Amino acid sequence: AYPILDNPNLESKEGESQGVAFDGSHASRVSLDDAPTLAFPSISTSDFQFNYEKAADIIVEKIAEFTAKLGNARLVLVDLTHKSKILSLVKAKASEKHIDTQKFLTHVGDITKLHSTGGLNCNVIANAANWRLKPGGGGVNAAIFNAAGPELESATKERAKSLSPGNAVVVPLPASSPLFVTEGVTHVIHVLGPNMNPQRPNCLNNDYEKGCKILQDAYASLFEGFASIVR
Ligand code: AR6
Repeated sequence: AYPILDNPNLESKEGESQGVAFDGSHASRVSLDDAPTLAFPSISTSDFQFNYEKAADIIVEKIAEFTAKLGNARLVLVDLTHKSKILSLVKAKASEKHIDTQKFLTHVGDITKLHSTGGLNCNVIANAANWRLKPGGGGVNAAIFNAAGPELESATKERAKSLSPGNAVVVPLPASSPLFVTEGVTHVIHVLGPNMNPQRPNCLNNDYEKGCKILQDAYASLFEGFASIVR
Protein backbone atom coordinates (compact mmCIF):
# COMPACT_ATOMS: atom_id res chain seq x y z
CA ALA A 1 0.00 0.00 0.00
CA TYR A 2 2.92 2.38 0.65
CA PRO A 3 5.53 1.59 -1.99
CA ILE A 4 8.93 3.20 -2.24
CA LEU A 5 8.28 6.05 -4.59
CA ASP A 6 10.59 6.13 -7.54
CA ASN A 7 10.90 9.17 -9.83
CA PRO A 8 7.18 9.86 -10.26
CA ASN A 9 6.11 11.67 -13.42
CA LEU A 10 4.13 14.70 -12.43
CA GLU A 11 2.23 17.51 -14.10
CA SER A 12 3.26 21.01 -13.14
CA LYS A 13 1.23 24.06 -12.31
CA GLU A 14 1.93 27.11 -10.22
CA GLY A 15 0.05 28.23 -7.13
CA GLU A 16 -1.26 31.71 -6.36
CA SER A 17 -0.04 34.14 -3.70
CA GLN A 18 2.84 34.52 -1.28
CA GLY A 19 4.14 32.04 1.36
CA VAL A 20 3.58 33.15 4.96
CA ALA A 21 6.19 33.21 7.68
CA PHE A 22 4.78 30.89 10.30
CA ASP A 23 6.95 31.39 13.36
CA GLY A 24 6.11 30.45 16.94
CA SER A 25 4.62 33.83 17.75
CA HIS A 26 2.03 33.54 15.03
CA ALA A 27 1.32 29.86 15.50
CA SER A 28 -1.49 30.30 17.99
CA ARG A 29 -3.23 32.87 15.82
CA VAL A 30 -2.95 31.10 12.48
CA SER A 31 -5.04 27.96 12.49
CA LEU A 32 -4.26 25.03 10.24
CA ASP A 33 -7.46 23.36 11.54
CA ASP A 34 -7.66 19.75 10.42
CA ALA A 35 -6.41 19.99 6.87
CA PRO A 36 -3.93 17.20 6.11
CA THR A 37 -0.51 18.77 6.58
CA LEU A 38 3.01 17.64 5.72
CA ALA A 39 5.87 19.20 7.66
CA PHE A 40 9.26 18.70 6.03
CA PRO A 41 12.87 19.75 6.66
CA SER A 42 15.13 21.03 3.92
CA ILE A 43 16.56 17.82 2.48
CA SER A 44 20.37 17.58 2.05
CA THR A 45 21.28 21.17 2.97
CA SER A 46 22.94 20.55 6.33
CA ASP A 47 24.96 17.38 6.89
CA PHE A 48 24.84 16.59 3.14
CA GLN A 49 26.13 20.12 2.29
CA PHE A 50 23.94 20.80 -0.74
CA ASN A 51 24.00 24.40 -2.05
CA TYR A 52 21.24 26.55 -0.44
CA GLU A 53 20.34 28.62 -3.51
CA LYS A 54 19.97 25.57 -5.73
CA ALA A 55 18.01 23.71 -3.04
CA ALA A 56 15.67 26.68 -2.51
CA ASP A 57 14.92 26.86 -6.26
CA ILE A 58 14.08 23.16 -6.31
CA ILE A 59 11.91 23.32 -3.17
CA VAL A 60 9.84 26.18 -4.60
CA GLU A 61 9.56 24.55 -8.03
CA LYS A 62 8.28 21.30 -6.50
CA ILE A 63 5.92 23.10 -4.12
CA ALA A 64 4.45 25.00 -7.08
CA GLU A 65 3.80 21.70 -8.86
CA PHE A 66 2.22 19.99 -5.89
CA THR A 67 0.16 22.71 -4.21
CA ALA A 68 -1.93 22.67 -7.38
CA LYS A 69 -2.81 19.01 -6.90
CA LEU A 70 -3.11 18.67 -3.13
CA GLY A 71 -6.72 19.79 -2.63
CA ASN A 72 -7.00 21.31 0.85
CA ALA A 73 -3.77 19.65 2.04
CA ARG A 74 -0.84 21.82 3.13
CA LEU A 75 2.94 21.81 3.07
CA VAL A 76 5.10 23.33 5.80
CA LEU A 77 8.88 23.77 5.50
CA VAL A 78 10.43 23.63 8.98
CA ASP A 79 13.82 24.62 10.34
CA LEU A 80 15.18 25.08 13.83
CA THR A 81 16.06 28.78 13.96
CA HIS A 82 14.95 32.16 12.72
CA LYS A 83 18.45 32.54 11.24
CA SER A 84 17.82 29.63 8.87
CA LYS A 85 19.23 30.62 5.50
CA ILE A 86 17.16 28.05 3.62
CA LEU A 87 13.90 29.30 5.18
CA SER A 88 14.64 32.92 4.16
CA LEU A 89 15.58 31.90 0.63
CA VAL A 90 12.52 29.71 0.17
CA LYS A 91 10.23 32.39 1.63
CA ALA A 92 11.57 34.99 -0.79
CA LYS A 93 11.38 32.70 -3.82
CA ALA A 94 7.89 31.42 -2.90
CA SER A 95 6.73 35.01 -2.69
CA GLU A 96 8.22 35.84 -6.11
CA LYS A 97 6.47 32.81 -7.59
CA HIS A 98 3.14 33.71 -5.93
CA ILE A 99 2.82 30.37 -4.15
CA ASP A 100 -0.59 30.03 -2.47
CA THR A 101 -0.15 31.09 1.19
CA GLN A 102 -2.99 28.82 2.29
CA LYS A 103 -1.16 25.79 0.97
CA PHE A 104 2.47 26.52 1.78
CA LEU A 105 3.94 27.88 5.02
CA THR A 106 7.32 28.09 6.65
CA HIS A 107 7.73 27.41 10.35
CA VAL A 108 10.54 27.85 12.86
CA GLY A 109 10.66 25.04 15.40
CA ASP A 110 11.53 21.42 16.11
CA ILE A 111 9.78 19.10 13.66
CA THR A 112 9.25 16.57 16.48
CA LYS A 113 7.35 19.11 18.63
CA LEU A 114 5.14 20.93 16.18
CA HIS A 115 1.89 20.35 18.04
CA SER A 116 3.15 20.49 21.65
CA THR A 117 5.32 23.59 21.32
CA GLY A 118 4.37 25.10 17.96
CA GLY A 119 0.59 24.74 18.12
CA LEU A 120 0.76 23.32 14.63
CA ASN A 121 -1.11 20.15 13.66
CA CYS A 122 0.86 18.14 11.12
CA ASN A 123 -0.28 14.58 10.57
CA VAL A 124 2.68 13.70 8.39
CA ILE A 125 6.35 14.62 8.84
CA ALA A 126 9.28 14.01 6.52
CA ASN A 127 12.73 12.85 7.57
CA ALA A 128 16.05 13.62 5.85
CA ALA A 129 17.14 10.00 6.18
CA ASN A 130 20.31 8.00 5.54
CA TRP A 131 20.42 5.14 3.02
CA ARG A 132 20.27 2.46 5.72
CA LEU A 133 17.12 3.99 7.23
CA LYS A 134 18.78 3.77 10.63
CA PRO A 135 18.40 5.94 13.74
CA GLY A 136 21.23 8.26 14.82
CA GLY A 137 23.67 10.15 12.64
CA GLY A 138 22.63 13.55 14.01
CA GLY A 139 20.42 16.16 12.38
CA VAL A 140 16.73 15.70 11.87
CA ASN A 141 17.08 11.91 11.42
CA ALA A 142 18.34 11.45 14.99
CA ALA A 143 15.67 13.80 16.35
CA ILE A 144 12.79 11.99 14.61
CA PHE A 145 13.93 8.45 15.50
CA ASN A 146 14.48 9.55 19.12
CA ALA A 147 11.10 11.20 19.41
CA ALA A 148 9.22 8.35 17.72
CA GLY A 149 10.77 5.58 19.85
CA PRO A 150 11.60 2.02 18.71
CA GLU A 151 8.17 1.85 17.05
CA LEU A 152 9.48 3.87 14.12
CA GLU A 153 12.51 1.67 13.63
CA SER A 154 10.41 -1.51 13.47
CA ALA A 155 7.70 0.06 11.30
CA THR A 156 10.41 1.33 8.93
CA LYS A 157 11.97 -2.15 8.66
CA GLU A 158 8.63 -3.55 7.55
CA ARG A 159 8.50 -1.10 4.65
CA ALA A 160 12.08 -1.04 3.38
CA LYS A 161 15.62 -2.09 4.21
CA SER A 162 17.38 0.75 2.44
CA LEU A 163 16.76 3.75 0.24
CA SER A 164 18.57 5.05 -2.81
CA PRO A 165 19.11 8.78 -3.37
CA GLY A 166 16.09 10.59 -4.81
CA ASN A 167 13.56 8.21 -3.26
CA ALA A 168 11.10 8.27 -0.37
CA VAL A 169 9.33 5.62 1.70
CA VAL A 170 6.05 6.19 3.55
CA VAL A 171 5.92 4.62 7.03
CA PRO A 172 2.64 4.50 8.98
CA LEU A 173 3.49 5.21 12.63
CA PRO A 174 2.09 2.77 15.23
CA ALA A 175 -0.43 4.47 17.55
CA SER A 176 1.83 3.54 20.50
CA SER A 177 4.65 5.76 19.24
CA PRO A 178 5.21 8.84 21.45
CA LEU A 179 5.24 10.99 18.30
CA PHE A 180 1.74 9.73 17.45
CA VAL A 181 0.49 10.17 21.02
CA THR A 182 1.85 13.66 21.78
CA GLU A 183 2.11 15.23 18.34
CA GLY A 184 -0.61 13.48 16.34
CA VAL A 185 1.82 12.29 13.68
CA THR A 186 0.35 9.30 11.80
CA HIS A 187 3.04 8.84 9.12
CA VAL A 188 6.74 9.51 8.71
CA ILE A 189 8.08 9.77 5.17
CA HIS A 190 11.81 9.02 4.95
CA VAL A 191 13.52 10.81 2.07
CA LEU A 192 17.08 10.34 0.87
CA GLY A 193 18.56 13.37 -0.84
CA PRO A 194 21.80 13.89 -2.77
CA ASN A 195 25.01 13.97 -0.71
CA MET A 196 27.78 16.52 -1.32
CA ASN A 197 29.69 15.68 1.87
CA PRO A 198 32.85 13.64 1.11
CA GLN A 199 32.61 12.04 4.56
CA ARG A 200 29.24 10.45 3.80
CA PRO A 201 28.28 7.59 1.41
CA ASN A 202 27.58 8.26 -2.30
CA CYS A 203 29.22 11.69 -2.37
CA LEU A 204 28.53 13.40 -5.69
CA ASN A 205 31.80 15.39 -5.64
CA ASN A 206 30.06 18.65 -6.44
CA ASP A 207 28.30 17.25 -9.51
CA TYR A 208 25.28 19.55 -9.31
CA GLU A 209 23.83 18.29 -12.58
CA LYS A 210 23.25 14.92 -10.93
CA GLY A 211 22.63 16.49 -7.53
CA CYS A 212 19.82 18.76 -8.69
CA LYS A 213 18.11 15.91 -10.53
CA ILE A 214 18.28 13.75 -7.39
CA LEU A 215 16.95 16.53 -5.17
CA GLN A 216 14.06 17.15 -7.59
CA ASP A 217 13.28 13.43 -7.55
CA ALA A 218 13.50 13.38 -3.75
CA TYR A 219 10.91 16.15 -3.33
CA ALA A 220 8.68 14.69 -6.04
CA SER A 221 8.78 11.31 -4.24
CA LEU A 222 8.11 12.98 -0.89
CA PHE A 223 5.12 15.01 -2.10
CA GLU A 224 3.76 12.06 -4.09
CA GLY A 225 4.04 9.94 -0.92
CA PHE A 226 2.10 12.57 1.02
CA ALA A 227 -0.52 12.73 -1.74
CA SER A 228 -0.91 8.93 -1.52
CA ILE A 229 -1.77 9.25 2.19
CA VAL A 230 -4.21 12.10 1.62
CA ARG A 231 -6.02 10.24 -1.19
N1 AR6 B 1 13.53 20.03 13.47
C1 AR6 B 1 13.48 20.72 12.32
N2 AR6 B 1 14.51 20.83 11.46
C2 AR6 B 1 15.66 20.23 11.81
C3 AR6 B 1 15.81 19.49 13.01
C4 AR6 B 1 14.67 19.40 13.86
N3 AR6 B 1 14.69 18.71 15.02
N4 AR6 B 1 17.08 19.01 13.06
C5 AR6 B 1 17.71 19.44 11.95
N5 AR6 B 1 16.88 20.18 11.19
P1 AR6 B 1 20.20 17.25 8.19
P2 AR6 B 1 20.76 16.26 5.46
C6 AR6 B 1 17.11 20.80 9.86
O1 AR6 B 1 21.65 17.44 8.45
O2 AR6 B 1 21.57 17.47 5.13
C7 AR6 B 1 21.75 12.67 9.05
O3 AR6 B 1 22.70 12.36 9.98
C8 AR6 B 1 18.50 21.29 9.55
O4 AR6 B 1 18.71 22.60 10.09
O5 AR6 B 1 19.40 16.58 9.24
O6 AR6 B 1 19.76 15.77 4.46
C9 AR6 B 1 21.18 11.48 8.28
O7 AR6 B 1 21.39 10.25 8.96
C10 AR6 B 1 18.47 21.29 8.04
O8 AR6 B 1 17.82 22.46 7.56
O9 AR6 B 1 19.93 16.40 6.84
C11 AR6 B 1 21.90 11.53 6.95
O10 AR6 B 1 23.06 10.73 6.95
C12 AR6 B 1 17.59 20.08 7.69
O11 AR6 B 1 16.91 19.76 8.91
C13 AR6 B 1 22.30 12.98 6.79
O12 AR6 B 1 22.34 13.54 8.10
C14 AR6 B 1 18.33 18.85 7.19
O13 AR6 B 1 19.54 18.69 7.88
C15 AR6 B 1 21.30 13.78 5.98
O14 AR6 B 1 21.79 15.10 5.79
